[in-house]
Amino acid sequence: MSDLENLQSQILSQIAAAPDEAALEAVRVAALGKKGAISALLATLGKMAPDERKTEGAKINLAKDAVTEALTTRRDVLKTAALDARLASETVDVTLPLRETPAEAGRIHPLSQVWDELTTIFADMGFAVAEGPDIETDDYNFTKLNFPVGHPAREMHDTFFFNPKEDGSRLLLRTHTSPVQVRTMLGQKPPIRVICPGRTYRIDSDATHTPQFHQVEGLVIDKGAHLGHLKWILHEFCKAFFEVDHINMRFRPSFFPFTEPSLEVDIQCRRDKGEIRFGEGEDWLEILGCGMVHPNVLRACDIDPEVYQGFAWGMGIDRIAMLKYGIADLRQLFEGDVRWLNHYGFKPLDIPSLAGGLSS
Ligand code: 2NL
Repeated sequence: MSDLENLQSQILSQIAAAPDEAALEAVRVAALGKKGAISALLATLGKMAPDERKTEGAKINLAKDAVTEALTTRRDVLKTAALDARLASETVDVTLPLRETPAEAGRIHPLSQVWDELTTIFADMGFAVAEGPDIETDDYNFTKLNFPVGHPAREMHDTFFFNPKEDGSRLLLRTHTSPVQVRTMLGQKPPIRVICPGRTYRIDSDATHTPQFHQVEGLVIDKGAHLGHLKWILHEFCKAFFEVDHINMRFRPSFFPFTEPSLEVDIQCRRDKGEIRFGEGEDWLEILGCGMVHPNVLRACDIDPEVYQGFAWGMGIDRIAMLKYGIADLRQLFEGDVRWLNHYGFKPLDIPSLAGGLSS
């Protein structure tokens, strides 16, 4: 075998043995690169006699063509093998469940859920949502709401007071959301239809009371507003909130300084084996207080009781959240236990709507 034939077969077997494209490229450079073995042979042609150049040139070029073709073929084989290996190692199981993103893994607290449900129901009836400061004046929290100075009803509220100012007045943490309605009446002309959800505070702490709790109050002021309207609103609210078609309600006489007459509202329910069902049964459960706004309150808020009248109601958000979602101990609502929240919480993208279901 001639040297050229030897060289060619040596390169061809290197090509055949190259395990990957990088190794193949090294073989190509060693053969056909600037300093490659075949390139070196081609460079010798210049020094040959014309006849010799013709025959040798043809042989070297044939060898070069054979090597080039072998390189191309081997490169295709290696490329296909590399792709097959990648496809085999990067398989995706499309049947695997999706991993929850952090936004999806979080949970909405039952109190926030109920807050959203309440506002959705009342917004659908045409109510605006009003909010106000947690720190209030004695005037807005009590005096304008017909709690006379020195009246024992003030003591019933177990108020958190701030230290008195130099003029003797003292700020307080609002004991109910009513001051927000006072601000609304002072700030806009009737007709008024608002609900006021918010944080409220009283010095009280046991199994059924926390010092900070939540209320939602509603207020309607208009020329012809009457108790019939109030009963309809509360009845529709209870059906929507407890997600039942029928609900029986009972209105009992009561007392609040800011309403006259005042009523307390119970809904009928059945309790068995630790479960409550609404709209049936023999038990009654108190859920809210309400009444016609006292003329003294209207006057204190610059509304003429000879022209306008109104009704209002208030309920504890914590209490109705516990009733609806079967939470046994009020204090669980405030513990911030992630395991508890995983069980009782709601998915963040399940936004309550009357059409789509409040708590589905
Ligand atoms: C209850 C009872 C109630 C009101 C709140 C109210 C507000 C204004 C005027 C008149 Cl500005 N009334 N709010 C009326 C009746 C009852 O709450 O048991 N809440 C937990």
